[in-house]
Amino acid sequence: MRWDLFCQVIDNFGDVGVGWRLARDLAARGETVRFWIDDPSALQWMAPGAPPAGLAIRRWSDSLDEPEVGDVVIETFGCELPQAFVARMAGRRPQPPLWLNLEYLSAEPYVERSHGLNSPQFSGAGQGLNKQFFYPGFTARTGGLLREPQMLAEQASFDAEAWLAKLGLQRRAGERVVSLFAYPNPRLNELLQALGEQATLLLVCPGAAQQQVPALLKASPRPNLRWHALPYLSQPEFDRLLWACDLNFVRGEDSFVRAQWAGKPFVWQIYPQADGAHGPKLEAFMDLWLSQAKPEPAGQWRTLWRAWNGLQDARQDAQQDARLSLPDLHQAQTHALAWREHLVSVEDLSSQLLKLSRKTS
Ligand code: TRH
Repeated sequence: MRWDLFCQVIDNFGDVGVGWRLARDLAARGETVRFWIDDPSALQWMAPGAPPAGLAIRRWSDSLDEPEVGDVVIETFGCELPQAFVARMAGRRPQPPLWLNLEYLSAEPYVERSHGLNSPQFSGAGQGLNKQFFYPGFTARTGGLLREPQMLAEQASFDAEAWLAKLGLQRRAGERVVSLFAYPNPRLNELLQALGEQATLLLVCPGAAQQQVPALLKASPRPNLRWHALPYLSQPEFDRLLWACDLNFVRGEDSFVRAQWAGKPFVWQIYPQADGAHGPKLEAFMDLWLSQAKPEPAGQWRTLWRAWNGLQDARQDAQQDARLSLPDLHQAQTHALAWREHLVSVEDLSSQLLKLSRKTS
């Protein structure tokens, strides 16, 4: 089938990260995909080289004069489609395309209620068309998560030490390796203190942290802690970074999901929203993710995640700020693998999209 994926880059890299990962997955499964994007600049490092067969990167503005409309049209994260393109969707014969809005990922209860809901268009260029909401998620009553068919097999044959050596790095005896992909965070110095409590190699992704870490370590040296500034990695190499580490600090949406597929302990810095909506979103995920965990470690992870996200921990009184402390990683490793097993039991997002597209064609 022919797919038109529309992606508008608001800020950071999640919009293009998720959109591109979906486009690549569909093309790898034999579909013909046009990826319409307004700012493709991040693809230079996220997806260097020629796009894979079946996948064409197109400038958003070119869609205004594009005569052909695909069988399936996906707007990612509610990015409003160009009206001219919507008009052609309405005029498409013999039948209009399947029109989907791929929503943001959340574990909140509204997702299961809203997944698959229709939004008939009663006016405007799309009059007569129907748009369907498609919600990714962590449970069977959602659209699932992006998971490339070969990913887990690739990870099973992955050699972490060889990958680190490619970066000129070598793990020292008894040293843990930790990755950090974060938004600016006032608790960073406390994290460095907690990490410095035992031999640690910290791999820092581009962003504010790469400026903050050297300054903080100059002000408060941590003899057990050494760090390395990473370049921007391609998406497959970013996966390998997560696979090579014992603990991953991730953010936003796509890296958050990749950390779960890595099957390693992780800490999620949620995308902060001005209205504070990110708080309940974080709590909803922790409720699901920790539902099978033992109470003690579960409490420790909640406290750490809330502290890293600057959210008050109800168990701590207002005065006493939660000092960042890292729970036992060995126990957390077992939990991470069990959680991944659960996620593998949920049909992946692209497979569900393909089924839906076949059903309506
Ligand atoms: O960049 P982000 O913070 O994106 C955010 C979130 O998506 C958020 O939900 C959205 O509202 C906001 O953008 C607008 O984090 P995220 O989602 O993890 O996206 C980062 C992408 O960059 C992901 O696909 C992984 C990729 N990446 C690489 O490929 N190489 C790298 O070196 C790094 C650091 C990231």
